[in-house]
Amino acid sequence: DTDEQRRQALQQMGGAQKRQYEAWREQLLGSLAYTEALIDFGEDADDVTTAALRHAVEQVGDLRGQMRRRLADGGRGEVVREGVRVAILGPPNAGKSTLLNELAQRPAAIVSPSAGTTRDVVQVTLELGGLPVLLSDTAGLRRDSDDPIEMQGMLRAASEANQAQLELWVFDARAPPEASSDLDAAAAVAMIEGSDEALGDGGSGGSRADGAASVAEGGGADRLLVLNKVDLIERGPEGVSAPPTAAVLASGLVPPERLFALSCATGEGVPGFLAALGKLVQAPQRP
Ligand SMILES: Nc1nc2c(ncn2[C@@H]2O[C@H](COP(=O)(O)OP(=O)(O)OP(=O)(O)O)[C@@H](O)[C@H]2O)c(=O)[nH]1
Ligand SMILES: [Mg+2]
Repeated sequence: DTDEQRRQALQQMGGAQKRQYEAWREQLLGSLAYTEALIDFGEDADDVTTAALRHAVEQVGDLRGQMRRRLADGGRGEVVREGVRVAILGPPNAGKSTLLNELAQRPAAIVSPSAGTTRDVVQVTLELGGLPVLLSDTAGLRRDSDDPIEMQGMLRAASEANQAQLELWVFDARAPPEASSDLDAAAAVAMIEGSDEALGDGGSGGSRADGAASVAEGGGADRLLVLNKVDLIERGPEGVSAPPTAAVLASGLVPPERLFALSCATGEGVPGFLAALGKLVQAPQRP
């Protein structure tokens, strides 16, 4: 690599990593200078220079061990630096912003009974399972919008989904997803009619082609499905009804351990969901 490339790469790194790599570089250069000097004056090698050479060799061996361990930690350093990116996605009015506020334990996002409340991406950072999490609330995805601002919001939602390691899909338990396209932000955005106009606003900077490409690259993120508002599910005469999760499980859209039924209003099911989420962000798996 050129010096310029190295400088740029270091610039993009967080402080801790940068210090680590710079320290390695210094040590390597030191050992190299030492070894070169020893070679130059090799003729009059004595016990001192032999011991010094052994020291340099040991130091390089030790560095190699450190680098191996660093490479073997599977990019955890990256996650520790930037936080796990989690995007909250789903149809309007499902309770996405309510869930964000619940997780953040503060009213970070506006909540209202009218569909289409959130347009901009609202982000909070929190700690889950001991790791920093960058949680993004997004505009509700729907196919029949004719509001250019709402459409712009949906494009931002899809772009957020694209960058997330974990997609947190939230649905009203009374209207669960039915097809895999219901859990696909890029597909939802591709359906938006007249998304040219929405894109033309310059928010995501560019032509329809750019926008479509940037959302089409997505996929591959881990996915969780939350059925919210279970408090509104009609209970049968004996107080029981088919669990809202049954239909979704039957459709095989997500495996059982990725499906949660809860109510942000009553708190029912929230602790279990939080515990599972904490575990998942520690070990996000790409399917
Ligand atoms: N009964 C009940 N109402 C809820 C629950 N969670 C959220 N709500 C209500 O549902 C409405 C919509 O909530 P929001 O959090 O704004 O929904 P959203 O998904 O962010 O909606 P958009 O921003 O429009 O996409 C609000 O009136 C909330 O108070 C719940 O568990 N039970
Ligand atoms: Mg919202």
